[in-house]
Amino acid sequence: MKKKIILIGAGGHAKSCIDIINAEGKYEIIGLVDNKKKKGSKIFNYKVLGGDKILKNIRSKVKFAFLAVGQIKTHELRKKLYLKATSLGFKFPKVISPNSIISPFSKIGKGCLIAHGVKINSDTKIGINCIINTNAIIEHDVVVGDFCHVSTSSTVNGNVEIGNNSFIGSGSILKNSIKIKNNTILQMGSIVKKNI
Ligand code: JB2
Repeated sequence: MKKKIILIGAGGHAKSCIDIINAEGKYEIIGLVDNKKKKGSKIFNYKVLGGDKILKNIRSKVKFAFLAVGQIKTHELRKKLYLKATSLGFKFPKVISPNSIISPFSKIGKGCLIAHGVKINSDTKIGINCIINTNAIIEHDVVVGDFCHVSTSSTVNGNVEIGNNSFIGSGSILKNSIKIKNNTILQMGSIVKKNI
């Protein structure tokens, strides 16, 4: 039987999350919470149930939550919402597209979204609540910190380390073995050959 899940955020990224959660088939989405969208408005068949203040009531019926707000540049909203929901007792599962290729020798933290077409190679570790977006490639022995967004079609080569809260813009290429500090923001199309 599918487990019930609530999505936090009802914008563009929520549409991607819905698609991947449904493709994975483990969770039944019972609705979305969004502070700015009208209660009763819909994404596909899924209703906005209200703002964040209703999370407390929802928790009595639903154990799982997922961050469906995206992360362009700052991770702060996602972290704030994660801390609020965990303080209410929600659990954050990882969601992995069946159309991705994930090494069984890799580790993926709770709350991560692994989107369609992603490839994650052997002995790589992804922290909690990361977005590894459509068609990103993460090679062997990579470490990605918590609350990172590796955006669409980026290539992270072997042994790279990406610090917490970082944003790797769409189509970026990171040379093997480089280190990226916490809170780094790389614009789309960045080619990085040295430590940052
Ligand atoms: O405090 C909040 C809050 N603040 C903004 N609580 C809740 N529950 N929701 C909040 N939001 C909502 O996040 C906004 O009202 C809005 O509905 C949603 C953000 O939607 P938007 O479409 O602006 O961005 P996104 O974060 O879903 O997607 C961005 O990031 C993705 C990774 C986009 O730029 C996408 O193109 C990108 N793929």
